[in-house]
This record gives sequence, structure tokens and C-alpha cells, in this order.
Amino acid sequence: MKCRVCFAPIHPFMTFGKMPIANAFLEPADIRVEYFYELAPAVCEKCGMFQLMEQPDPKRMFHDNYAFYTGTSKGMDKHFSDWAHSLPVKGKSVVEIGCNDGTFLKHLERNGAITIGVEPSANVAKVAKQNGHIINRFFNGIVVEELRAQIVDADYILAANVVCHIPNINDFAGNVARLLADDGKFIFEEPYLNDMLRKTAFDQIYDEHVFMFNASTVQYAFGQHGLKLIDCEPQPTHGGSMRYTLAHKGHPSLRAAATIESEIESSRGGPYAAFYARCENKRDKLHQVFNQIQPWKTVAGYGATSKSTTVLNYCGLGIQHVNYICDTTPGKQGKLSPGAHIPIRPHSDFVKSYPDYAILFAWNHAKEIMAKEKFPGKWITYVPEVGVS
Ligand code: DWN
Ligand code: ZN
Repeated sequence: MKCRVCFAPIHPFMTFGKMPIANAFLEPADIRVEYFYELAPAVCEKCGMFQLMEQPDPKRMFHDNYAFYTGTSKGMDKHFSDWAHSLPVKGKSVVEIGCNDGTFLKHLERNGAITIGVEPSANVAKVAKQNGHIINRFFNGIVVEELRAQIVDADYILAANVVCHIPNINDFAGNVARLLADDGKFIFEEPYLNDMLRKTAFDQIYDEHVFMFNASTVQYAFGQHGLKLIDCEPQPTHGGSMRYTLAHKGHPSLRAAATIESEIESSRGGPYAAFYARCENKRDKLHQVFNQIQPWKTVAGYGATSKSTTVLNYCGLGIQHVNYICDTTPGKQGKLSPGAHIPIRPHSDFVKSYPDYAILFAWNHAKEIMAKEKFPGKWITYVPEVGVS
């Protein structure tokens, strides 16, 4: 297997074993045809890119029935509103790649931008269409030519939690460089590799996240296509993210240079063997927690997140540990979780008859959830450490 960025040979530093598609919530009748692949991350020794050895075909993940809607979190809606209002986009042409249900586009439009969204998943694109002009396709060279015919080139190209999902990063970077105006900016944010390592948030590793970026690898990957990293700014979203700004010309800001410096420092000695050991340790600790409370207690999962698919399947947790998972997304309710086959129930079931324990799968939304829930039971958490409180 070769690095997707620089084509040097890569080798996995650990394996999570066979995994189902993280967002493939299924009907009981579909269990016998459930798809599995080997989830194993690798880090390229030449360019440093953290990536999956194997990623399922993108059409298996992003289709007419994509399970995740950005607008399900009030916190994320506010995040996108703040971001839109921080950008001088009035009268500017803005392309959002992977616009999902149009949450960010709506705020950009309100701020006076002339927007076009590109989104491959038809169900979420349909919701986004209520807010503006959407191209319901994967972002690729053909779409770029269509966009160039419409707007010539883009003043801003934006993406949130999308770029790390796209396997052909060289093709992608070339397309962005072609679409971006000479003085335009490409700004995107993604979960930050170094936060994931620091918090042992191994649940960020699943099929959709073919890469986990940091400033150094973003600089390398996009630099090959003439795009310069000019800034990066940490974000609290998704458990610790980084917002990267790139342009055709320019030099890293002081904070971007400092971030790269700190990444070089923290990668000395190779942090991945220790990360792997911490993942195994976390798995054991979660089992210790469940061994003490099961089979006597009721346990609900809170949030049928993509991340929970890695936790449940890697840790070998099933319905005997977590009896059901509550989630506000109608399309997930009534289905079974991928691989572990735990029933997904509406949030109202959680409130109607509180379980003894709730395991916080949507830990990245903890602030929002803790502010609204009056749960009388105990929370089981596992990021950054396993705990019961
Ligand atoms: O990168 C990605 C991010 C942006 O979103 C995608 N690959 C897929 C997805 O990842 P995720 O599923 O891990 O995202 P979330 O935002 O952690 O998912 C939260 C889930 O929890 C949603 O299904 C909605 C649900 N939820 C809930 O039931 N009650 C969320 C909140 C805030 C709540 O109060
Ligand atoms: Zn490489």
C-alpha cells in the first residue's frame, strides 16, 4: 500500500479489526449482507500523513441516505453562524464543499455571500436546497469546470469536516487550486490529529476519516499543488479541530509557524506505539466499568455517532452492555447500530424512562448536552479518560 499523498510505502501501526461502515445504520433484514472492511491506520514515514490503509468505496458511505445532519446540534449551528460572520464574504462568490444540510451556507447567505454548495448525499442535499444553489455530486474535476463556467473562480472555498473524508487528496488539491481566485482563500476545518492523540480519542478513526490532519501534513499535501498554508486556528468543535487557511501566495502566520514547530516537537520519538497502548488500555477500562454494572443495570448510549461505531466494535460491546442508543435524528431511529446491532431509539424514550447509566457517545457535544439534560443517573465517559460520574 502506498501513501495517498507522496506514494511512499506505508504500513499499519495498529488494527481495530473488521469494522462496518460507521454510518450504516441498518434494518434487521440487512444484517446478513452487512459490509465489513479492515480498519487499520498508518503514518507515512516520508510525509507524516496519518491515513487509513483501506477505505471503503465512497459511494458506500455517501449516498441517498446519509445518516448525519449537521443541523442536529445547536452548538454546531452557532459555530457556523460565528464563522460565517467572521468572514468578509459580502458580494463574494463562495463555494462550500460537502455542505451537508446547508447549515453553514444558510449563515453565509445571510451574511451576503453568493453561495454554491457541493454535496454528494442526496437526502442532506435536498434539505440544503431550501437554502440555496446546490450541486448534488462529488466534488471533482468535472464539477470544477461547471463551477468555473458559472462563477469563473471562487473568492472563498470553504469546507468543514469534509477534506479528511476525500481519499484522492492530490486530485482534490489540484481542483481546489484551479477553482480558487488568485487572491482567494481556501479555508477548511477538521478534527486535529494532535488533539486526537492527546485525548486518545481513537473513535475519530473510522471509514469516513481517511486522513487525520495536522498543520504540517496539510502544508505538505497542499504545497505540492501550489497552495500555501498561511494560517491555522484551533477550534473546540468535534473534540478539538483545526481551521486551516490556504492561498496561492503567502507565508505561514506566526501561529501557523508555531503550530508546525510544536507538531515537530511532539512527533519526536514516534507517538504511535504509545497511542496504540493507550487505546488497548481504554478498551480494558471500559470493560472493567461494564463488568461492575452488567447484567444488573440499564445502560443507554447517548448519540448514535459515527464515532460510537468504532468504540462499540473495537471494544466488543453489544446489547448486553448498552441496551439501546438514543438519538434525535429521525433517520437513525428504529434501526440498529452498525456491527453491534444495538437498537436506536428516539431521545424521548431516554427521558420517558431514564436508564441507570448513559454512555456519552456524543462527547464532543458534552457542553450542549449537559446544559439541557436533567439525567438523574450516571454518565460513563471515555474521553479523555474512562470515568463514571
Ligand atoms: O466528520 C463528521 C462529523 C462532522 O459528523 C462525519 N464523518 C460524520 C459525523 O460524525 P459523528 O456522527 O461522530 O458526529 P456527531 O456530531 O458527534 O454526532 C452527534 C449525534 O448525536 C447525531 O446523530 C445527533 C445526536 N445528538 C443527539 O441525539 N442529541 C446530538 C446532540 C447534540 C444531542 O443533543
Ligand atoms: Zn506520504
